[in-house]
Amino acid sequence: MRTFLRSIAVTAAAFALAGSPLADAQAQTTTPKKRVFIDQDGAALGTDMISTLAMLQAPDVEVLGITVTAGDAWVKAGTAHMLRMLELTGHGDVPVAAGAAFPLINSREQATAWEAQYGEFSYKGAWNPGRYHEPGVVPTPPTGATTLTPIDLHGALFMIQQIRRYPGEVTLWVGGPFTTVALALGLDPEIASLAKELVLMGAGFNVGAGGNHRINGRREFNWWWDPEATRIAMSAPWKKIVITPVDISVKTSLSDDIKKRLAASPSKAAQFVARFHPPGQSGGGGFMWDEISVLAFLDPSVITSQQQLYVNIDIDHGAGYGQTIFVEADMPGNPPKPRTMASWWRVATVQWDLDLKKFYDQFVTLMTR
Ligand SMILES: [Ca+2]
Repeated sequence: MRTFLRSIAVTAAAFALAGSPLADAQAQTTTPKKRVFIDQDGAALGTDMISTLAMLQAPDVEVLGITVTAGDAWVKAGTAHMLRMLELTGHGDVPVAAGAAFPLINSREQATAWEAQYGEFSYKGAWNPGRYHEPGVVPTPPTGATTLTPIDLHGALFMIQQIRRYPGEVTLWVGGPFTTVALALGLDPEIASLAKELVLMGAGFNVGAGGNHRINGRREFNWWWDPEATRIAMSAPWKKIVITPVDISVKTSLSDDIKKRLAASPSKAAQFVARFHPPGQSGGGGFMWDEISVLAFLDPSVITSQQQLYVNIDIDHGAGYGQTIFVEADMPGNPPKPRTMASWWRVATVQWDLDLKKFYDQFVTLMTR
């Protein structure tokens, strides 16, 4: 909390300078940083931590704060993992708040009943039998126990506070399930229009791999964990939505070559990856799920193919529960006409393909600085 208050005090001092000759000179010589609020789930290793770290390493980004939502790990464990990563990488001054603990409606019991009817899932995050523990337990992670603590504010309230602090300027970047976003929207619906944009990793379209059923990529983990929260978040009036789906995740790999390039750097970020992700180990299929979303946000030219689509999620509690649903934004024709859709559908930019060399090179540059 002390760190958080200090950051507010620094901002207040900056406001006090506004209008002075010094401030005017600074404004002419510095480009304003992109303001980002991060909402992420918190597996101790892999894409959750590495993508968050990549965003923190970006020189032109100011991370206003991080909230951790249950998904890959329960929220208490995930928050501890996040704080430990920040502690080890020199980003311990970034405020972290614990967010939503459970999906709005979905549950481990409900998912088990669904599996009995329609087939077992290959990945269930914190519900995975092989690593299951009670939600209130925080096992010592492979990265070690943290000495840092989260701020004394719920993640949903922290998200609202930070989006309202800079109206129209904050990119809400979501790398996990939407539960905390849905809670925040329930408390303060105006944050959707007050944010600059929503940028997220989630959803699956035509991919033949990477989904919870592996061959069915439309059942992507982040969205499947909490379909109702996804419906709420994806129906809100954001000015812009950018989606990094499973379809593009599966084109990437945190390869041994990348790990070796990072291991050769003394930077704390590179050493965090090198130390806890040794060559030969590949969690999450080795795909760089959330990292693509961060790198494409930092430099959109990483993306070589994208499309405007209406995107949402199936919340019928049948065989399609948690699957991505989507419709082309335009009706066919010359010229194409915008399609008429119900009000809960929003158009999103969906990324299909990327410049792999540029992506990997920029990733290594970020992590080794
Ligand atoms: Ca994630």
